[in-house]
Amino acid sequence: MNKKIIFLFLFLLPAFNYICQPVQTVPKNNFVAISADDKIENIIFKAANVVPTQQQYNWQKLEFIAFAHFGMNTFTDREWGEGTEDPKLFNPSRFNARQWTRILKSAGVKMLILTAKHHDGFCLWPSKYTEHSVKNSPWKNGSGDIVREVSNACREAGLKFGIYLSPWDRNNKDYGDSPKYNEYFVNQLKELLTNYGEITEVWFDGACGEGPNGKKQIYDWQAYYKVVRELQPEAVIFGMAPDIRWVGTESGYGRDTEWSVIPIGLKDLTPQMLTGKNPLDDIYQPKDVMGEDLGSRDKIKSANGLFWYPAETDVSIRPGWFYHSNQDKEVKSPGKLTDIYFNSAGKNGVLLLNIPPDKRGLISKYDEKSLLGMKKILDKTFKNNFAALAKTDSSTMNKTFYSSDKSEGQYWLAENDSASIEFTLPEEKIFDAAMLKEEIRLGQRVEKFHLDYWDGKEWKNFSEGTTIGFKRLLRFSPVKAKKVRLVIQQSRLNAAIADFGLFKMYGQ
Ligand code: FUL
Repeated sequence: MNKKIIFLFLFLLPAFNYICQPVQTVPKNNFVAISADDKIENIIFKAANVVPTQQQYNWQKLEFIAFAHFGMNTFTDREWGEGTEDPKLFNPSRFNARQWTRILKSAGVKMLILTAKHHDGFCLWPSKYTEHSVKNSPWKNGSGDIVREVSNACREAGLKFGIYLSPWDRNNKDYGDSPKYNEYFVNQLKELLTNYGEITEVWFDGACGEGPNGKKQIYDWQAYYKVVRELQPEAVIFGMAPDIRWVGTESGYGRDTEWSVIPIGLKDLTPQMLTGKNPLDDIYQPKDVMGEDLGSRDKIKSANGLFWYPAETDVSIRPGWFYHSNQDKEVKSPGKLTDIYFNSAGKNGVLLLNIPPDKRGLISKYDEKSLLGMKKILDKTFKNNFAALAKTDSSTMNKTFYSSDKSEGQYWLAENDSASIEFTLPEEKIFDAAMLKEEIRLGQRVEKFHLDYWDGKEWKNFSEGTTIGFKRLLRFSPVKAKKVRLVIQQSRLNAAIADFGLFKMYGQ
């Protein structure tokens, strides 16, 4: 029989006074070494206690962020430039970064990442290390700086700001001449990380084409990380770095089973290697993480180390990453964007949605309409959480309190690694969506769960899943019920559930 889950959730149970006590029983870190004599139970216990760094946690909480692919390709109608384009082609007629941030802010976006330099090497800021930049364009007679205007507009609107800087550079003549080009890249990074205020995410694409000299460029990732850590210690690095991983597809649909704790996959990893302020930086070898199963028991049992490596799910609102007027009619609909949100932010990932400004330097009306349409569906759907006022079978409550930040530190801690909790709603409701969250600052633990409703005679299953992580959203055929239960069938350690919700999808 399932044991009862223990409840700790302030907004559900405002009458309770929590006893503050630390629950940490093992040192918590965003990595752990596994030794050859660790038994499988030890490995699972270790996996369940790997947690995000503060930077990774802050990033995860953003949930929905935006990309702006804007640059030379916007004007040449291409996706990948050659690097030989004339800077004079870059000339937005009505560029206005405040228009971007106004739309993004009202769509619920929390950060904007700008393509400061794409593969063609054209720089949106007047870098002093190249002539291939806005300074040689007719825009503002060469005195403009897109990175400056966008970063200022973000700060003004209360959005975080991030930069995409492509290591692959088809313009630079030293590309392929590894040490020389690495120096150039580091210099550009330094410009971007010192002159534009706080940078929250640095996006490193792994693309690596052949240089003009036919040579292959060897990127010095460790040197790049060092610059970021020194100049922007609060930033996370995406992609070819140990902070944030690419989900593995550009469709916007993450995995049904999405583990944030996965093997580091290094040969001969010893605890002694994990030292210093950012220990993973020195040992991490960038690679694509695209497999279907990244962190199941089967995957972690033979690992020599595990780390917290959460997924970012990038997708474009249009077929291309850059703006092309012939794609105006192919902008994803509000319904499609909502589905993407459920399958990215709702599958333990952060949704990175690309909205490419047009030749005028503005977000087009087509993209704006879809974005705001999606926002309306999400707002109206999540406004009423039928479970928020539910009574729960909380007799076995363990009054444990974890975070110093009381507003978001409450959770229900299961007594065991299988458990169930019943919710009695104030009245019968019809719902077709559910939301679950784990308190990931304790680790990601749940491996299998299902949801049942009471039909007056017996429990009937209406939805199920494997991992939960930071957030899991589920959609199912409408259910009419007053009593619902969450059954945790398998967990790596006592589940710590930070939120639960039942909703009716707007417009369906
Ligand atoms: C890829 C690039 O090649 C695309 O052009 C785009 O920038 C995408 C987000 O990343 O690797």
